[in-house]
Amino acid sequence: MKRSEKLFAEARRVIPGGVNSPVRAWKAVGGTPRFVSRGQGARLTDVDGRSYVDMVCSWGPLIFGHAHPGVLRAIADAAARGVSFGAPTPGEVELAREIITAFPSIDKVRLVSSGTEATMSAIRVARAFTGRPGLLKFSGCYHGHVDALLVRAGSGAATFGTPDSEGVPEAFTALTRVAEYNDLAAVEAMLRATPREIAAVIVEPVVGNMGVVLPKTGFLEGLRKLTRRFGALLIFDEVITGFRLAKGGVQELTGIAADLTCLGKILGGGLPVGAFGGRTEIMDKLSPLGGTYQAGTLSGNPLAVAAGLATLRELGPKSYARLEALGARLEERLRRVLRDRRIRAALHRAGSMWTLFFGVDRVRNFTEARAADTKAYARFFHGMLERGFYLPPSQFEAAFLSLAHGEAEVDEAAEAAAEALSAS
Ligand code: KE4
Repeated sequence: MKRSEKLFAEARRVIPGGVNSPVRAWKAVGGTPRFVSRGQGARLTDVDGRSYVDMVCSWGPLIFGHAHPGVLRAIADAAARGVSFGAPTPGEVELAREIITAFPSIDKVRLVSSGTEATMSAIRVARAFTGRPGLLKFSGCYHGHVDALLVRAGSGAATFGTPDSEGVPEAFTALTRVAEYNDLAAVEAMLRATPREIAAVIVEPVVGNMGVVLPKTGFLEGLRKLTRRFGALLIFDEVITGFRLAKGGVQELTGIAADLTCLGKILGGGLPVGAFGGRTEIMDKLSPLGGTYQAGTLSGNPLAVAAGLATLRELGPKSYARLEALGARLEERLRRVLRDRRIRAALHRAGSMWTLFFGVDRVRNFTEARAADTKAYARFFHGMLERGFYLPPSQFEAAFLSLAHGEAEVDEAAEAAAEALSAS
């Protein structure tokens, strides 16, 4: 691990914390982050030549694994025609159509370059459409580093947001309320208390950012009913779940139609793409039609669009059946390991995204997630790394399988977990 150590020391001199996104610094698990030299299929190789089965998959985008030939070809073909024009291109129309076909709740969609831009813009257009200032989010859900959403988890029922980041003035979060995930009563109470205040409720319909946490039966349906009753828009942040849990994300699985949907990650096939979309009456509030400004130099970038199109066009019902089979196989084997070793842990899974929470029996919200034994997770992370498996370097992130993973990787991961858990 010499070269990673050297590179990390060098990186810290020129990049804050040595990384371009905080979670990559491995602060939550300790140790030196591995600098990656290449990815191929289900595997990553670091600069010291060590290779790992990748269970992070770039935090979700790589549903086909690394360097998928079809995606690479699409990028190369697009690049040969020029990399950016700042003008409309046919590919953007095709990608918009793919999104609209997958998400019937979306009539029109705008492409941006990150999930953060997608949620930030969706919030702005929701405020424009409703003429209301307030927001409601759930603690433990992450929607990108939008000032108004960097709010501290409140205690108990819906509370007023206080900034959860330096540099965010109180005024920027004063309009944001925070409730516990799965707490429908808190949402109803808050909406009743300020019936004409809330422009939107934004939620990860299946959470990835506490680690994987599932909605309780009736939670999402309840949000749909309550937002409709009180005239607030329901924003599903499907940046992770879109094209991951089904082609049409959680909306396809539940039949619930969000008013606005935020997308990203898989949509770009690993290149920078985000998107937000919804009914025409909402989306037509956007400039140049309406008065809600939103823009981006590289929005709809031809290479990112080509990578996204190659990815989405390859995804079909068989893909999701395969991802579910792999996820179920991993879950079954990990549960056996936990049982045999009498380890207290909560294994949460939705399709091909999963999390092992240590020291707890179940996690329904962020308060319960934070009770997990993060030191045990850190030991597990390093135990798996030593055995050639690259997991998310944080208890509060989702691990992923891709279509490049097979039964062999799943079975070996379970064996490695059995050894790592026996050793720790
Ligand atoms: P980006 O701006 O990072 O593209 O997307 C923000 C975002 C929005 N919504 C959800 C549900 C998300 O999960 C994210 C970003 N996810 C994190 C990992 N959970 C990205 C990894 C990182 O921050 O480095």
